[in-house]
Amino acid sequence: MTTTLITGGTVVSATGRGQADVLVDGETIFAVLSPGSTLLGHDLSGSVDTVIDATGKYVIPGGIDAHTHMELPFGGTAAIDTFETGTRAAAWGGTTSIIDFAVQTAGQKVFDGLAAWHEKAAGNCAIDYGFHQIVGGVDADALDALPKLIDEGITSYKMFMAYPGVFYADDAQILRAMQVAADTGLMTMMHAENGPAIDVLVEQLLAQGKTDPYFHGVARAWQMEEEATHRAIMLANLTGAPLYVVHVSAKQAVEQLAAARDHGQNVFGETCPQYLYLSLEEQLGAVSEKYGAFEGAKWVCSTPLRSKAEGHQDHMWQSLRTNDIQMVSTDHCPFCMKDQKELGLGNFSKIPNGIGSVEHRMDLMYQGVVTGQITLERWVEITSTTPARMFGLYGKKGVIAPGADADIVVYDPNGHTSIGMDVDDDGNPTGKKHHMNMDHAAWEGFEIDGKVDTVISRGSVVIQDDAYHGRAGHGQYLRRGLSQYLV
Ligand code: DUC
Ligand code: ZN
Ligand code: ZN
Repeated sequence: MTTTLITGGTVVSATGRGQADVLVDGETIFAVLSPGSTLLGHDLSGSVDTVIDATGKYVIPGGIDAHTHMELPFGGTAAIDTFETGTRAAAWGGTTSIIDFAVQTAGQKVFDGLAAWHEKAAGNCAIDYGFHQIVGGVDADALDALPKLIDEGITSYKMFMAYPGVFYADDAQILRAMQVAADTGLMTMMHAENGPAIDVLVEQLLAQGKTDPYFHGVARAWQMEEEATHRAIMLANLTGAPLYVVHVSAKQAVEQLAAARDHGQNVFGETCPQYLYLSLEEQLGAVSEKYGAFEGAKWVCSTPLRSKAEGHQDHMWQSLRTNDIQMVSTDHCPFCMKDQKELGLGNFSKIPNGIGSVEHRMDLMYQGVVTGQITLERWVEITSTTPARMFGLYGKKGVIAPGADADIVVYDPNGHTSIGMDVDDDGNPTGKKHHMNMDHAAWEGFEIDGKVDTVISRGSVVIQDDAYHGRAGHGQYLRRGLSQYLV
């Protein structure tokens, strides 16, 4: 067994920070020691295999991105990151676990869909990975399969109130699934947008010649999100099912979640970096020399980017401070402009929905610490500890404590990260950070006053000295327990 001592750093948890040395034995954390402790001998740094000097740096539990879509077939194409490229990029950014979505489509058996996802991921991941189950067709077979997922380590499933004809579930289907979830403790994850009403607006906008990406945001109005969020909360209330609303972007949807939580309901919300930093006006409405008004296609995702003038982004940061929103995932679903986003030239509704961010979540949220939006402890909580608790991984993941997996990030607050394409259009290096598979960077130009220094996954160094030391196949499948976050 290899032993590693991380010395001199400030260990940060969801509840506090302090100077401590972390001793790793093999794949797990053996001890968290006060500096200078002789409990385990007088010269620990001389007796371990490796010493990592974290002086002046933060030592935090590895990031957990609980919402990714590697290789997701969507919009007539498939998300461009494989489990190999996507988990490698995640590691570069200090994320040491992902929870991806296995997909069952209408007419397909849930366990066939799940088997296909195991096949895509097994042997290919640089970091550990788990699955939620998308139920795209809530039929008798699916309802029967839901409780059995728990034995497979899958304790959460997602339904869509959007995308009629693709993943859409109607209220009757949602009610039936939630009844099963209430009986078994499964977490219901909801894509909360009123899909049928949105489709009418899409049709009307296209008929008026409003075909640019900007109108994706107009069609998917905040009222569509608030209404669906409210309906999902009411169905969860009726059935007693715990509810987790994914990719919350509208301030009005947050208000629905907050009101339900104030009534003691097990209702939770996730947001994503794009809903904190990006907007309808600046990104969906962007115009470039290369793409004209189609530039905005880079940021077509659902739920959509919201209007800055309406104040959604500020409200979302506030919600993270007040715990009206509990955590931040990415909804990583990357598509290239060429051949993929371009499918929607002349018709915004044909642009595959998704943004690639799995590499940048930890940095982008750290910048929120720098700007005073959240505390250092809250950064750890919303990116690692709460995702672990929400989805039944806590103890093994999400914490630096004896017995936990040695998933550890050394983060340098004196470092700097420039995000953007690593080469320019002529192939010249830019010095920017980008390891995802897309041909553009949705976060081009973002500057972070901090830097991922060292990333350790189950005791193995994956990132160090600006180099990747990991390997496809190191990442193991995570069997998850039931949520540890319920009230
Ligand atoms: N939203 C996206 O932006 N992409 C994939 C699916 C989804 O719900
Ligand atoms: Zn969704
Ligand atoms: Zn998603």
